[in-house]
Amino acid sequence: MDLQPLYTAVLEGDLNTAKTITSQALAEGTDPQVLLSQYMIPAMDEVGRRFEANEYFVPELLIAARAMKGALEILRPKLVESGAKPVGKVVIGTVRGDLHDIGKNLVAAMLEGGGFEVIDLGVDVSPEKFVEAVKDKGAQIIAMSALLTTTMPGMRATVEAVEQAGLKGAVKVMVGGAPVTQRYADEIGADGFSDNASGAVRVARELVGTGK
Ligand code: B1M
Repeated sequence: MDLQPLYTAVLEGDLNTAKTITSQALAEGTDPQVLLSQYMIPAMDEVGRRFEANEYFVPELLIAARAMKGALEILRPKLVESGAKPVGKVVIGTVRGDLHDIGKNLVAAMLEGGGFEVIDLGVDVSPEKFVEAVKDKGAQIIAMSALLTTTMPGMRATVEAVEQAGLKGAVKVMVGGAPVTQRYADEIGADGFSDNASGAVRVARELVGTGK
């Protein structure tokens, strides 16, 4: 089946078409990773490019995001169906001041698919909230996402809050999101970094010592 209309539907924020094509493609046996990496994520990248070029504005960003999320909801059960035994517990969230959650949701779904129990704290998560959740839930990993250069300092603040709570070593911290780099992760003392969702699963497995 021709999947190019999926790219166009996400780019143009056409929720119904995005959902219909996703359902049809899955019914025909298309690999969900193909839908994601070859059509949906490139469409969001183009949305970002148009926004930067002043061709798209916040309303277009919002409707594209709605179409992406609608299609992702349909993909999600396929991404999480792994049958693997739980390998660890992860507390995940988008950092303080940041409302972008598509990448974070994708990482959460892939971690679940990779056998992790995932506690999703949502968006705009303060350092204190991350630390509280680790204590309450006994998680081994904090996974933070940031999409804005202005919210990245929330990652450093969370690493510091973990240290202040005496949890350094007991809980590992991993970071990611479009503006985040390995260099930034090293600079703030994070234990792991990935620039994509499947890499995040590999890193999380390394952090809990279950290998690649
Ligand atoms: Co915003 N936005 N946005 N936005 N937005 C960006 C991020 C931007 C790059 C657009 C641009 O200018 N090109 C720009 C940031 C510039 C900067 O700081 N460098 C930007 C801006 C400026 C803003 C506002 C300030 C706009 C305004 O109001 N003037 C505002 C801020 C609001 C806030 O958060 N306080 C804003 C708002 C929004 C919407 C709400 C409208 C909407 C988000 C809706 C939602 O998420 N529910 C939105 C969107 C959709 C985008 C773009 C277009 C797409 C983001 C996305 O979903 N990508 C984005 C441009 C872009 O990134 N191309 C943009 C798809 C997603 C699958 O990728 O999230 O990168 P991503 O996740 C990837 C990896 O990064 C990685 O894995 C994922 C899969 O591969 N990853 C991890 C993510 N987290 C990880 C964690 C890990 C490991 C890997 O370990 C823990």
